[in-house]
Amino acid sequence: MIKAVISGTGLYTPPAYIDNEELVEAFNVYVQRHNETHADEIARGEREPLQPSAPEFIEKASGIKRRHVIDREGILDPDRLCPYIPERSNDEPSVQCDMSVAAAKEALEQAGRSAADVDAVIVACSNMQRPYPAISIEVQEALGIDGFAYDMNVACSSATFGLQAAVNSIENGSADAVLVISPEICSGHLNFRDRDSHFIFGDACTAILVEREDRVGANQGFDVLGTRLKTKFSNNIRNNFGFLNRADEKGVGQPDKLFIQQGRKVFKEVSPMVAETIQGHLSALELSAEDLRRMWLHQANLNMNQLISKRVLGRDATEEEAPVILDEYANTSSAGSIIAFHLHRDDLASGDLGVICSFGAGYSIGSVVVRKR
Ligand code: CO8
Repeated sequence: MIKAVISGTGLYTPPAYIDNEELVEAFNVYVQRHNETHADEIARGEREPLQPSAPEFIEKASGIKRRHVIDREGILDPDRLCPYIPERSNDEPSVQCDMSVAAAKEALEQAGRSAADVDAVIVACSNMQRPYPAISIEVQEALGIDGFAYDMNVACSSATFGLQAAVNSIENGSADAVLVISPEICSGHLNFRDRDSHFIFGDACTAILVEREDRVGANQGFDVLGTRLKTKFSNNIRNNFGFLNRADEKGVGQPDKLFIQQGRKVFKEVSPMVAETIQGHLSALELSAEDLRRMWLHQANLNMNQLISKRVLGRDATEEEAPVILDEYANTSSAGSIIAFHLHRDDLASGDLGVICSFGAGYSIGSVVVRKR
């Protein structure tokens, strides 16, 4: 059977970032103004006052210290609390296309390839800035790729589900080289007025080049030993934004048209599912947790990752075994585990095993077991 190899990865990080202190300062000004505006209703007990946020809580509850964003100014304006990302004309590349091209070029360069070597582009991420034409086809055009492209969305698991689609294309012979790109602009769909979640997400874009094994040098890249996907319906992470919103005015502008979650429930329910998925996947490949040199886990919450890696290994994982990038990037949805893989793999030796594992809304879990060539 034709095998698939990850031959290169790329990362685009928006230069601007916001630390917890700055984010909280803007949020708390908004809270103070809101409470002043509604002081009479609050005094009459007709309305609950909004509570301030705190940088110490954010770091302790999540492990996040800062996040990169496309636009700082709009998010930090207490009257706006939303990024300002101007619309572009139809003749200009979209923001997601620009991010994708930057990440894809790095992945191609790392693999020693050019766009002429690629036949397919999958843009896999949580939010597309428009339904059509597909962002992936725009990226295909921008890079000059002769082949096919499509968009897909499985929330935080988009990149690993995209990886499985790419591996399938390689194995069944419909493509020789596939780019899987995850341009996540999470700040565009985060409710910066919601104390429970205003700190969770950041923006970034990753790209992965997957190729037929026989095209890749003997010591280059990572063999994909297997992929395993799992979904189970849950209402605990929702985003009800969609094309039918305009058909019922009652819902327009409501908080459920942005990211909304029951974070505690997600933490409790998803962590064991992820550990079981990784363990089941390893044993199906006749491997065990002791064989793993590294776990590149989805980057949503530090405590969650420590719990998952402890369940998988039967002991606490070292930082080397389960690297953390969410302190700097926050949750970048599907890009998170790929950023960890991109930044933390150069020290592995030939034959070392690792697992890339994403998890999130749906619920959805994607596990990809790889071996350094
Ligand atoms: N500042 C100060 N205090 C706060 C704050 C705040 N900002 N927020 C809450 N508190 C208080 C609460 O009021 C509560 O107080 P009390 O105990 O008095 O009631 C206390 O802190 C504890 O609150 P929580 O129980 O909510 O806090 P947790 O310790 O559970 O931490 C987390 C909250 C960090 C959200 C945590 O539950 C978590 O990370 N859970 C996992 C979440 C997760 O993995 N989600 C995946 C989502 S990603 C995904 O799949 C969607 C992708 C789509 C991307 C879309 C882009 C926008």
